[in-house]
Amino acid sequence: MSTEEWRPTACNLCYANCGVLVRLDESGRNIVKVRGDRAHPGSQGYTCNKAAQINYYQNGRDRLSSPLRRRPDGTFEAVSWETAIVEVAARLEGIRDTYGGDKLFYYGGGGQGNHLGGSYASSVGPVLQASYSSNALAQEKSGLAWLNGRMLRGSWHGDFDTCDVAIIIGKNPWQSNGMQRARIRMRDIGRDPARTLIVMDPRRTETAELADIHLAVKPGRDVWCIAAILGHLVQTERHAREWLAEHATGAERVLEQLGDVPVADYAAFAGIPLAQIEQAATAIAGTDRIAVTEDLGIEMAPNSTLCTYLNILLFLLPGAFAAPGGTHLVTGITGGYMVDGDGAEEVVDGYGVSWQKTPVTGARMIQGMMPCNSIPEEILTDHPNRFRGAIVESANPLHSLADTRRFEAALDALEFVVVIDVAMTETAQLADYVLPASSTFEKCEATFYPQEFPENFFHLRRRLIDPLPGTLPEAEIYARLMEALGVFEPGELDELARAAEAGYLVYAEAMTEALASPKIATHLNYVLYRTLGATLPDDAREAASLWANCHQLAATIPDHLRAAGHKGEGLALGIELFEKILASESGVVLLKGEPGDATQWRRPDGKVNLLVGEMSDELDRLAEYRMPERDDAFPMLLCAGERGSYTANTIIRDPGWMQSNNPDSLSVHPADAARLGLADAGSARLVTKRGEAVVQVEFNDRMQEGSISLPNGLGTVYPDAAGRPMRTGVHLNELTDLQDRDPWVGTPWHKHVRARLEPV
Ligand SMILES: Nc1nc2c(c(=O)[nH]1)N[C@H]1C(S)=C(S)[C@@H](COP(=O)(O)OP(=O)(O)OC[C@H]3O[C@@H](n4cnc5c(=O)[nH]c(N)nc54)[C@H](O)[C@@H]3O)O[C@H]1N2
Ligand SMILES: Nc1nc2c(c(=O)[nH]1)N[C@H]1C(S)=C(S)[C@@H](COP(=O)(O)OP(=O)(O)OC[C@H]3O[C@@H](n4cnc5c(=O)[nH]c(N)nc54)[C@H](O)[C@@H]3O)O[C@H]1N2
Ligand code: SF4
Ligand SMILES: [Mo]
Repeated sequence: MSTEEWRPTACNLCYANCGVLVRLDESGRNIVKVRGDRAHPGSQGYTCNKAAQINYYQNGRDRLSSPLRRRPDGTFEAVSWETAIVEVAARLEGIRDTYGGDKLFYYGGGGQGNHLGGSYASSVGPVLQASYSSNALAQEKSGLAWLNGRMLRGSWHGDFDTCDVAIIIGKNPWQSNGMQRARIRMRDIGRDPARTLIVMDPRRTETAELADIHLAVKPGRDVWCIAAILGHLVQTERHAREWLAEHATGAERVLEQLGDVPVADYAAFAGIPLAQIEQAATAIAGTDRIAVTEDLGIEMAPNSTLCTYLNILLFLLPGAFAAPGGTHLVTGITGGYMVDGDGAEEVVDGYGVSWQKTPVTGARMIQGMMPCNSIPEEILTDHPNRFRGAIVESANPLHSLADTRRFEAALDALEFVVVIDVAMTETAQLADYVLPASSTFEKCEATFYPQEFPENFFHLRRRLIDPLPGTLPEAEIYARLMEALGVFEPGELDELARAAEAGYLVYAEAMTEALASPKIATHLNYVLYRTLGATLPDDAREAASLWANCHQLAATIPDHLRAAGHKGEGLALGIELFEKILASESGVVLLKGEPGDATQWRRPDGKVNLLVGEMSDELDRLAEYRMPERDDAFPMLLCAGERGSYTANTIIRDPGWMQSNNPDSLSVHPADAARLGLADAGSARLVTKRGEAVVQVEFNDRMQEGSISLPNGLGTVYPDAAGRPMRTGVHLNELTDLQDRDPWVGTPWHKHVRARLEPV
């Protein structure tokens, strides 16, 4: 393998999944050079500093290279794949047959950039009758998904390239990206005198520094700030009345409520000067080219669901929805994204009256996912419906979910846990079996996240590096589990396999017929993998499940595919898309929409809906100025998990990748430090009601007084050069409490953790 060759792949460290070109060393196993790939339709050559560090992920010292089985004394022993698969399948069947498959849950399914592997889990779930699942989205985006389903029936994306007004709420794209080319987009809007960047963040972030209007709200009080802006807009009669009359239902009550908002009082409670409220209202009154985005700063804080509701109104009330340069519903490779399916919830008079519930506590499940904070409560009980086993894949919930000790007790209480991961994670340490996956770069992979409009893209990454010996791609792991579970008879899929060898059209026709069988339809991705996958190039085998996605898109939005240059109709169109995805090394433009086209109006009446009864009631209660109760023993607010230049969830575990920051650094405002007698770079004890940690104080005048902040993704245990386990940084969720969560959808308040600081 030439060290001169630049090969295309993507950075897997955040959901932008920027296209990169990499060079390997002579061994073919180390990624030694990384640069942005200009041919990538989304990132267009952009990367942040982190892309250069992906080899720390690829070649971590704690990569797993053999299936592991727990011995009675608690240690692990290596076992063969044959043994592991047979025994794991038997244990899972045992739980199903003893307690019922609904006592097994599945957690994970893909991190920031590996979603192909998890697509194959969908074939195994039905065999086990495992009906409950969850993943990290259910601890951040549930409120958003719930309201998207009720109001729009789709997930939205602001056009930050051509908007007049950009509104960024509780997000710092400068550090967290979370959209394509974030720094460029933020800088362009900030610099352009004709465009207005509005940033709502208590902290003076790098993004806030670029803003025309920085709404430095008091932590957790965003809802009063936005209600004041919307109140001012409505009270000065500058909302889009005609647009709402034509395109919206249920606007009356909210307009009436906003008409009554005591704007000055709400602004004062939020800590925002009235002049700024007026300035922001005027900015959104003057245009329908408004792009909005929100993230953890409000999704993991008190009032999060109401805040998301008001954020949606920020683009609906000025009529910026589906307008050129405004905010749009997106379609990606899986069709819709973050949409509650039809019938998931029945809505009467704006109230959701029925929803899927968790089996023990009856918590509301959004998009079929259990709220993460509920999981321990669904296990640590003697309720007959409690969970008994779990499959965890591409996730590290012991580290990432609130209240680690409760979660650890919950994992302990389960009879059986299997973890599928690339590294020896905190969660894997507690498993009964650990199955080693090939890394993102050792198989064909993709992200399902891209949310661009009007053009959206898809990037299939071919295998770049041979699988680490002893590892398997998830597609193969799930396929072997299927076979151990004996779902299909030997030879049962031979006809489809032969059709696959005869070419795509023959296969498509054979598959159309085969789908009449519920068994094939239920286990479709497995069938695709074992039949079509076997005919794909070796470095693209795991792409087989995309066949179904391509045909689904061809059947539902053929015009949008053709507008993006894909040709044909029916099966031919699906085949063309699949072939183009396989052939494109740097990604393809998947589809092209038009502002305002039919994909934007997904509710049955073709309108957007503003009446969400639960949120209307919450809006009324704003006048009570309720905030979570404060305890004088914990006078400060800890932001438990700030994104920075050297954080990437727990995808990179080797602390050696950090080139600048001190992982223990707690950002403290100098005035707070002076008051508490803390020195810059000195130590302090950080105490919450759930735990404590010794941290290093770092003066930071970007903070609001009374607020402190720690980086996310740290506190992992990693072997030092001599193989001894070493922990670096603070494990935040040893400090967080399961009960601090949103009352509607259960998302944790990690941005709002009551704490105190003591000198040591
Ligand atoms: N570098 C890096 N990038 C990442 C990740 C990573 O680990 N590292 N992780 C990725 C993931 S999984 C996610 S979900 C995203 C998250 O991306 P972001 O949400 O942008 O990340 P955070 O730094 O957690 O929080 C954003 C901001 O919320 C602000 N904030 C705190 N409290 C409040 C409040 O009460 N109101 C408001 N309005 N703001 C508040 C903080 O000051 C902070 O600037 O990042 C992704 N990108
Ligand atoms: N206190 C606090 N807690 C938080 C947050 C916070 O801000 N504060 N942020 C939260 C957020 S927004 C998120 S998204 C979560 C993220 O938390 P998790 O969803 O638990 O996931 P990650 O830390 O991203 O880790 C992904 C896992 O996938 C593994 N992995 C990587 N590549 C592959 C692969 O190809 N195959 C397999 N099988 N495994 C692979 C990695 O080794 C790692 O164990 O953390 C949340 N937890
Ligand atoms: S961390 Fe995110 S923004 Fe940075 S290069 Fe990787 S994918 Fe792109
Ligand atoms: Mo996240």
